[in-house]
Amino acid sequence: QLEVITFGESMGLFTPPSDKTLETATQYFRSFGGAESNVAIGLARLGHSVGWFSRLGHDPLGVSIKKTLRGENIDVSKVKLIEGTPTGFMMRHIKTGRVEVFYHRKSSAASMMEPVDVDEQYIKQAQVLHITGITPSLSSSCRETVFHAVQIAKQNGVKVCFDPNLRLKLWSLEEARSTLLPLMEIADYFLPGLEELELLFETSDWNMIQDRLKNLEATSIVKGGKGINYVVSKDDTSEVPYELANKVVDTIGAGDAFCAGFLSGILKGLSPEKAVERAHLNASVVIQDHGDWEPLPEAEIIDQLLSKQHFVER
Ligand code: KDG
Repeated sequence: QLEVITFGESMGLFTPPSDKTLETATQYFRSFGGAESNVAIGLARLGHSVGWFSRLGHDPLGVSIKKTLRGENIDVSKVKLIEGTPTGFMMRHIKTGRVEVFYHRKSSAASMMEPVDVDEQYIKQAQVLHITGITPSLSSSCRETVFHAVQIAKQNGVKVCFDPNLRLKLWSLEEARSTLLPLMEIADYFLPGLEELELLFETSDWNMIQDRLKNLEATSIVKGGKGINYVVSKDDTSEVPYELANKVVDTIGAGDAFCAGFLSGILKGLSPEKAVERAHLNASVVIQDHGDWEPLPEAEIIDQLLSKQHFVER
């Protein structure tokens, strides 16, 4: 029995040393990334049972991603290692103060996922299916796979958590809208950022945005930035304030950490507002260090932060 199942593409991640760019570096650090596997790691570290599946190439990157996720206590029994199609990868650096990502994921193993990769029995036994808007952007078969998995979840009372994760390097805003808005309609938990909503709804009027969210079945958790997150349900919007971090090293992966913290709170039976506090703390730990998932905290760190306990160093 797994509490959460998620799936999507995980890729190798190559970054140069911090004083170099991808052009000037001659050696790269190698890790991996993937929004859904980041969420899976986050949940597993918080003590939850999680399954992640995908297609990976049967190559060193694919094998290492699978092994690392297994080492993080994630069920990878449904992962397929495919001969002859590569594991995708991305390269990332900071150039003139801006993060730039270069994807090498066209025709990757994961982009060839198909509805047959979704095991109905596997999804059925979970409490939550977590999906992101990255997967349907990868190919039409990935898009079908997402809708197929969501349909199985809906038919079996499995809650659907949906992070739109808008990636305009992967598809146009029009294409994204035509897929992400229908997914938003069927989700139980919808976790967009405010900027994503402004793009998806073509308005920056917060009242109009809230009206659209209030018409949804979902409880929407809006990452507002600037010290406030919002929980929008059918008849109410609540504001959940937070303290802005005074140390920010790397914000990539923050949304995934937020999502893991939120789902963890919900699985523990907390209200959405209380779950958002955990979500924020989880994200705040991740942004203070390098790596998309490496700094994700264990449950005891979040409990210490929540109870404002003093950390005994030695
Ligand atoms: O949310 C972080 C992810 O964006 C990163 O790990 C890589 O999944 C990724 C993507 O497709 O950009």
